[in-house]
Amino acid sequence: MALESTIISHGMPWPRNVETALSVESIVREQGAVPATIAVMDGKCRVGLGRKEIEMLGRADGVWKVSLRDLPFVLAKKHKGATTVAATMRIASMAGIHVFATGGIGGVHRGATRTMDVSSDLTELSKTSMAVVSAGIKSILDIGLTLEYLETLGVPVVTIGQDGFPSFYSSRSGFTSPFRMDELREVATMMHAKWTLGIEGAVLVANPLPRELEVPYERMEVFIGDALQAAEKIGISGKETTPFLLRHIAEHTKGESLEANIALVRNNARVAAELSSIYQKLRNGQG
Ligand code: PSU
Ligand code: MN
Repeated sequence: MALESTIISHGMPWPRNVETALSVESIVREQGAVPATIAVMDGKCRVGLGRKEIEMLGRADGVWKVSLRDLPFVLAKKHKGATTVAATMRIASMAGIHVFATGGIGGVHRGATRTMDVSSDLTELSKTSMAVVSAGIKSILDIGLTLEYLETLGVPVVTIGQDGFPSFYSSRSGFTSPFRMDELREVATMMHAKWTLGIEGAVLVANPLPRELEVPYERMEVFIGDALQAAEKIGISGKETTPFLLRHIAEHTKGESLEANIALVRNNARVAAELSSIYQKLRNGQG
């Protein structure tokens, strides 16, 4: 089961990033699956990292944020790179992995009609056959446009156990999920149906954070609004946008959002590990 590394290097502050990455790997093992945190090092794509390597990704300065377009450059230069959802999916797929847990995916940024800032996570979701378990999409993005774009790309979006699509820190977003399933067995059956038909691309699984752990949507909107304003004022653009917004939110919520972020990553890893076992059995004809 795959895990990304941008969340370690660019998504959370040290030392909580490293603690979280290591605890997530234990959760996956406890569920009987094998965790593979993915990154780029010494000119190679790495599938599965040791403790020292995870610590390096969490502490070192100058770790590249590697999305699909950055991958060949960072390999050629032998830079250290933390992979985004897009790059992680591609590398995991090469290693024969079909399930991947992350926090939140990238999407269509607010104001994208002007900036054309649309994450290559979305195009990768249309190409690479992988179940991606996330807690939905942060409203630093335009959630409505992101769901529209996923529809255009033919990516099924299914939310576990509720009708509404979640917004990362919160179980609500104001948008209805295109699909809802209450059992992971159904999700595994959907993955199998899609891929045996030869339809390439991901199944995006939204796993809402339980109510008792969430930061209410309305409360988060204030912090997100402030972060977007700050980015606009300083003139942040391109690949710096997402890391800047994440950092701004984490600092200004004084840790409240960080706790929710850690809880949801752990929650996603558990569900993804379970899904991975169910899917494997189904594929081997034992389901
Ligand atoms: N959204 C989050 N947390 C994250 C990211 C996105 O809520 O950590 C990271 C993921 O690695 C994702 C990347 O793939 O940011 C998207 O970056 P961009 O918008 O530059 O494509
Ligand atoms: Mn972008």
